[in-house]
Amino acid sequence: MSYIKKVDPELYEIINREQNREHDTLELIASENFTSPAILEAAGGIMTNKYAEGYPGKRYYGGCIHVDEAENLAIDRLKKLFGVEYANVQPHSGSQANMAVFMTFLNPGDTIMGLELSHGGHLTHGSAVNFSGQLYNSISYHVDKETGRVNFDEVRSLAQEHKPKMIICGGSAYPRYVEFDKFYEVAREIGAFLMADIAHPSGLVAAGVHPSPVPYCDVITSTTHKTLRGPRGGIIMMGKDRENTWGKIAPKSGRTKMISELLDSSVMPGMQGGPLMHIISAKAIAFGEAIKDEFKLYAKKIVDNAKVMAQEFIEMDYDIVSGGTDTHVVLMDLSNKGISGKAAEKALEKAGITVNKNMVPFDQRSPFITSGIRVGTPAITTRNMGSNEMKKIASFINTVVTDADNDDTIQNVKSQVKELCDSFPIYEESYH
Ligand code: DSN
Repeated sequence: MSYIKKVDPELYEIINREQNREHDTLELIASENFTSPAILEAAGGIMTNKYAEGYPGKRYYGGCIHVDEAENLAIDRLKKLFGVEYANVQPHSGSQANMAVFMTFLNPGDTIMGLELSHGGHLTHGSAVNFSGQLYNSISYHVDKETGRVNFDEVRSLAQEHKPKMIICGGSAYPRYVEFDKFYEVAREIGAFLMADIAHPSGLVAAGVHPSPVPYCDVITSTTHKTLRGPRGGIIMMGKDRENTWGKIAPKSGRTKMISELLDSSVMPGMQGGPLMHIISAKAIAFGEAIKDEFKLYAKKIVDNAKVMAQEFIEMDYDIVSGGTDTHVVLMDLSNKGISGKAAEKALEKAGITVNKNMVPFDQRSPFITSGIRVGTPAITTRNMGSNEMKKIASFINTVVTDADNDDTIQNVKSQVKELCDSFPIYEESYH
């Protein structure tokens, strides 16, 4: 029985329409996925009722015995999943996880260095429109024009010139492995703190199909809802905890604090109040799912699918940034096809294919128009689609992109998309 249907039929219909949209369309947004029914249940469950400011065993409210158990379970599983000594599962989002790291180690005005947004970085890595570019002195590194991969000659020379206090590696539209070992070398040369934001590839890292930042990076942040396939949220990890001998908060008196204590304080009370215990419970389930062998196969298939799709596009004369992918992301520069990212996104949406317009490196167009689209395979791989379906989907995209103003073409693709989706259901029943 649906309580929503009974008490709020108007919202019920909205959710119903969204459920149908998710079923009937091909979800190719690289940062989206479909969580398991168990995660949906926890995320919509009674743990939402409980206030629990603080951390397990040190709460500001009574009655926290069971939420403590859930948070400890999430922490223990996350530590095991990534092989880390410290984990904080409270950030409400990836951006908040990043902000907590900045608050822990930097003073406003300090210099940071991250991948330029239009070259695949993220807003919180120093973009001028974000807190990270407004409160801190932000320097951006770029990808190489020929290879589409991070240009480490530039990373090194910028680092030597500007001496950033923190270097950020990772991004949201970077199709290749993040080379944590190379960033480590540069960071050590100048004594910078190294932060990895693995929001995109964290599921791949957990499954061992992407290199791990743990041996190289001082701190690691992620979201939990992309390749990791959990509920929406953020996390912070450290391979090894250590004393704060150099962070922004110099010990005034008494004992020197551990960095883990400072990070915990930056999350709460620094940035957040009550943690979302329903989401933390759902995170615990997701980390439990990701430890299993099936998840390793799933993550490998995400990458295999992306490689098949990239190859299909290359054979159809598409300009694929970096010439392929190592991950779940295929970044397509549509300049040679005479259509903008915005127009392609719109036409594809009409055909039942959801992508996002995306700037490509050295883009001449604005972020509102863009020259490219970003295509990702996590969600369609969750539907159990494989290489045959990837080839079909690449062909659908090509048909739409090369005939975007033709309604007949779009309707024809739409009906084929629907047929494909019907063969690969997401959920067996309705969850609302
Ligand atoms: N919005 C996310 C993405 O699409 O990659 C990043 O925060």
